[in-house]
Amino acid sequence: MKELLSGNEAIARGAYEYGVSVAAGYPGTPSTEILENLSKYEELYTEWSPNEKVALEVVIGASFTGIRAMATMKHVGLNVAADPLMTVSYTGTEGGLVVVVADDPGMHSSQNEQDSRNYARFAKVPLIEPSNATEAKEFLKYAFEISEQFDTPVIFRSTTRISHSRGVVECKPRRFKTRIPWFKKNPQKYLMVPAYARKRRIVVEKRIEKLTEWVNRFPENKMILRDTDLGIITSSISYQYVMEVFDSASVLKLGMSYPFPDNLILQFSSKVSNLIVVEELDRFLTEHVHALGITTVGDELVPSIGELNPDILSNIRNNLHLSGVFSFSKPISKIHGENSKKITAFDSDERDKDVKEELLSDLPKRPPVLCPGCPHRTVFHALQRLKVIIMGDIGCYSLGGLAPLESMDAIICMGAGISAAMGISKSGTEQPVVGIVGDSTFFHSGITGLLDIGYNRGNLTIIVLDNRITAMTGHQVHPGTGKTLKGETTFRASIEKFAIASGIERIKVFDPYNVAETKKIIKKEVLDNETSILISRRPCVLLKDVATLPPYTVDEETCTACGICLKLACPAIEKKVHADGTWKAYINPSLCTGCSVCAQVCPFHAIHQVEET
Ligand SMILES: Cc1ncc(C[n+]2csc(CCOP(=O)(O)OP(=O)(O)O)c2C)c(N)n1
Repeated sequence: MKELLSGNEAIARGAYEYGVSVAAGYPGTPSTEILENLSKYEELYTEWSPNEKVALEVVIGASFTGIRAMATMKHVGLNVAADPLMTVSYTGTEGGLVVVVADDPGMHSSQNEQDSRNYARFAKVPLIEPSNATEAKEFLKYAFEISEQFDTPVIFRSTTRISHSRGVVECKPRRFKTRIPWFKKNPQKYLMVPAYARKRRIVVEKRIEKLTEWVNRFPENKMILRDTDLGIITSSISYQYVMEVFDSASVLKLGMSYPFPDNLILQFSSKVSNLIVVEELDRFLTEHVHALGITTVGDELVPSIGELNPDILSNIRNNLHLSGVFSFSKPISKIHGENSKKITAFDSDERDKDVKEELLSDLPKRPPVLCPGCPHRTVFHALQRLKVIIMGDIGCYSLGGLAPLESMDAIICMGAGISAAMGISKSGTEQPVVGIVGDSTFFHSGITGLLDIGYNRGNLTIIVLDNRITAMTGHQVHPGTGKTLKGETTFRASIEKFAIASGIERIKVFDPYNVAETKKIIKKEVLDNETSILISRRPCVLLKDVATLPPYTVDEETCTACGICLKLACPAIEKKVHADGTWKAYINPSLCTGCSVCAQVCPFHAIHQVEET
């Protein structure tokens, strides 16, 4: 059925037809109506999130379960969501993940003017640019397919004119077979600690290489060959103005403008005598065309501030004639020597080799581990046996994702431990979900995720590892410590009160040095069908005013070498190998802080505190 839809309505329709299951956004002109329209389809999960960062993290979590997901925002919103965007580029997705961003050239209703195309290059992800409402709907099909084919988020860029202009759109039924959401654990892909992120960095580069080749064949990157005296490279709404004003020139229209389709650009430029790039805002395409060694004409005539319109383009056309720069008989566009063949020769195999060599070096491996006496340890020990999805975050506790604790399935960016977990819970999977953040991370950007859970009724468990300090970066104070940078006493913000204010009433606080209690609370809350926030509270053992207790020791007679204490990954616990090859656990007294956790987990009661003399 044909309907007259605005660009935003068309994007919503496209998302529906092409299989989106979860969508989240934050309002802002010119993007707002996309989510408003999408929310009318009852079978989809849609939400207004507290901000764009949370929205993107929610859909990232959802896409990890294999379903299609989409975030919507205006251009300034992408600044807010930049942190997850930059890292989801590394993790990639499972189900298609599309980030719709609507720019506002001319600042009709914005505090600044930004060209979001730069984010595609910045994050090394593909960029799709429709030029009208019809394309706005149809291009979503490509966006989701490219996302899944190349395992990448895709930026889908609109502008005020596209979002708010109407066009005839053919609406069809939703033909997409809805998938069953299921999170498959794959820490090498989703757990972005440095060791894994370095490997994914190479994957990102290889992906962009593949896309750079593929984009030349993208069906919506089209050459429209007419008069070859003048060729115009363009995309987005500028394409419409070009077609109106330059009725006989040849046109290269880019529906996918990043990565740049180099071969197509070179091919097109060789077919025309003069080349001009017509683009709104930044010289995103122009600079790349120059980098290819291609000369263009009339760059100075295309304004880089505000919107283009047919009048500006008529002016450009007339100026090209009047200034004599533009002559239909004189070829100005030419390709310079070597540059024209290949612009960058990124040898990813070499880079790969370097990383492998680094990993295989002869030095004894000393993987990072939680400190002896770290209060975070028992929480991971408790989570180890539960069959749950654990969305982690960044802090000392990220180490809980590595062997032998291995109790974290994903790390994206600060705050995502909460909101990506919310996205998993909203995907519809039956797997229980836990989100983990530290106290500093909670105050940094966990609060907005918590608000989302309370407001949009998430069903999951959040654990805040409250060690009363920003430990990982070197013990900086934060709003929950009651101290300022200058050491003055100040108001101490309360995690519990934030939880209550966010609409989460089930709050449990426990001491992680009490292993039995920690295990009991975590197990019950994780498996219960209620949303709760658990606060594991004990100051970092390295804080100046935390006294260390007498160390623990192993009674070799009682130790059965079962290895359970070793699984705590405490650097103070070692294997003491005897001459006959047998071994017993051994606690290094100079490292032990006397936390007692190993003594509590030893099933044979072989670990005791050293008597103080
Ligand atoms: C946006 C951003 N800012 C800063 C950092 C650096 N950083 C990583 S984790 C972290 C805070 C960790 O503190 P907390 O959450 O309390 O965990 P802890 O290390 O104490 O276990 C900081 C500041 C970052 N990764 N991202």
